[in-house]
Amino acid sequence: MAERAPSIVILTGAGISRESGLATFRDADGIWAKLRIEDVATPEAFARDPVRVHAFYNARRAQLRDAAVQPNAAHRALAELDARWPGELLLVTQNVDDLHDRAGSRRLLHMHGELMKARCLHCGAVRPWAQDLATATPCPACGRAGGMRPHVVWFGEMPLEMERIGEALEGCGLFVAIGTSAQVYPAAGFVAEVAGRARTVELNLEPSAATGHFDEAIHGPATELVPRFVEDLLRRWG
Ligand code: BJW
Repeated sequence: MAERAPSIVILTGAGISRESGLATFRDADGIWAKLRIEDVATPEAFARDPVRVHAFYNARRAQLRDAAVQPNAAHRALAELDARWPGELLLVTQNVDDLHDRAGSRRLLHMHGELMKARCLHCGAVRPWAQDLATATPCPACGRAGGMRPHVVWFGEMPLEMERIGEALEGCGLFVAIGTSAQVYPAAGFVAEVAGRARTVELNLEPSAATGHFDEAIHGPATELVPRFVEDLLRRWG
């Protein structure tokens, strides 16, 4: 009898979007080399200085609107895997960019939120948002100003969709982490959660903090490693 295609969970991080022109966080030229987390990526920073936090996210949103920033071969390969994989599959991204969406991935969760959405702290409404946000921006749902914030997950906040991610991790037979340094929890702990039950593979430019937990670690640029990895999977099971 033919072997059943395993359930796959893929975790991606900033490294997969680097070759599309978006900075990572912890590389030498990364975002946290220029800015302090406590100044722009915590709820306390937003409460203290919303103008500064808005400026940081407005600039990153503008970068996503730049025509030069497009999904790369790694995003496209994962979208093709999603379209052709005969078994269960879940792509969990820590990235707030929309490059997986634009590449065509459908079975996709943004656990750290989405830059192209805004949320109202007064009424909780979440709306697509491509333009700048300001402290005076009124909520399109409740009309109140002062509460609109980027729909992203800051340090100290609960990542999104944790229940669905937990269920997928529980049932998965293959776990693949791509372009993440494994320094931010809970995502960094996923590999340890599935160890022993699932085959685990790291695809990253260099060894991550969790490399030792993976059955296999392959190092190089995502645009080279991911299409090759996807092709191998589809040749075997697609
Ligand atoms: C390439 C490449 C190429 C380059 N090809 N690869 C002590 C212990 C444990 C946990 C904690 C602790 N103290 C505090 C915590 C919790 C805290 C945490 O983890 N802190 C650590 C710093 C210790 N976590 C949280 O607060 C989270 N919430 C939480 O824990 O809630 C409670 C909870 C409890 C129980 C269950 C569930 C929840 C929230 C974390 C929110 C993170 N937010 C950010 C900002 C989002 C908005 C924005 O974008 O501005 O998310 S921070 C930033 O880091 C962003 C990323 O998604 C995240 C991960 O970064 P990522 O993607 O790994 O990027 P890099 O730059 O670190 O790595 C890139 C990698 O790519 C590198 O390895 C490169 O080599 C590689 N690379 N080019 C392939 N071409």
